Amino acid sequence: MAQSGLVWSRAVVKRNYAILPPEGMATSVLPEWRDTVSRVLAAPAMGAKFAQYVLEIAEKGGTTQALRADLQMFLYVLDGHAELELDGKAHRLGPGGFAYGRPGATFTLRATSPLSVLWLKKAYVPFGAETPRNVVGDETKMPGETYMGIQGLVLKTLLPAELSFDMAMNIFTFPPGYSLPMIETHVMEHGLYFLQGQGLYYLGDTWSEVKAGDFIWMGPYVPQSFFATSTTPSRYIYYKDVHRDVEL
Ligand code: UGY
Ligand code: MN
Repeated sequence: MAQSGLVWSRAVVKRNYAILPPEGMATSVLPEWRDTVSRVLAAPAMGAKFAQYVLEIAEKGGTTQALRADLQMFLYVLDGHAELELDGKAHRLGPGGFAYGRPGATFTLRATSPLSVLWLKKAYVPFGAETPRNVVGDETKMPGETYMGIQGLVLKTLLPAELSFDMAMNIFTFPPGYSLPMIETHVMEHGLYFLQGQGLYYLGDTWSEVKAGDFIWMGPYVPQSFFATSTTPSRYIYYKDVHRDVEL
């Protein structure tokens, strides 16, 4: 690569939030993944209580692994096609396909074309005797629901709203010029991947420009909001910890 002298970046890493644009995301090797270039988006080293990755998997590459008994996972296909075997059940995933693996699940993912996926792992916080079940779906077939009565602002909730689940994975679609109706402050964390479009994200006390391919980590209580500025709809997928009391 040619030398460019002084460089500049939109990356921001603060105590309780971060914005990571794709061009600065260094690659890692994850030993359990074959023919895969991984980028670690969120990790405890940053302050997050979960791990999130974007994985570029060559055709025929992938993984076979058993999650640790206390770890759950979520996969979302950004691009390409794959075969998934989750606890012995076979599925095919295309763009917008997703899979949630229960704590301790065994899975094989095999790319049947060049494949790009988001992957998230989180320690499961139990409540009661019931544990969550595996979920496989396709968000392109889910209509979503109007958010807070704002016609046109659509939220898709990919995981069941059941107490056995301690996490949510949601997709927001904002038409051009739409925004979140408030500056939120909440105890829950987010790991947000920008799928499409661009806009201004409010984090802490600053509006920053964000666009497709960016990752945002929001720690507990970081003030947050979004305003969509592109001429096409803006979409992002985000993780949220839910359904559990504060740990004391
Ligand atoms: O569910 C949420 O907390 C969501 N409204 N937050 C966000 O999009 N930053
Ligand atoms: Mn929020």
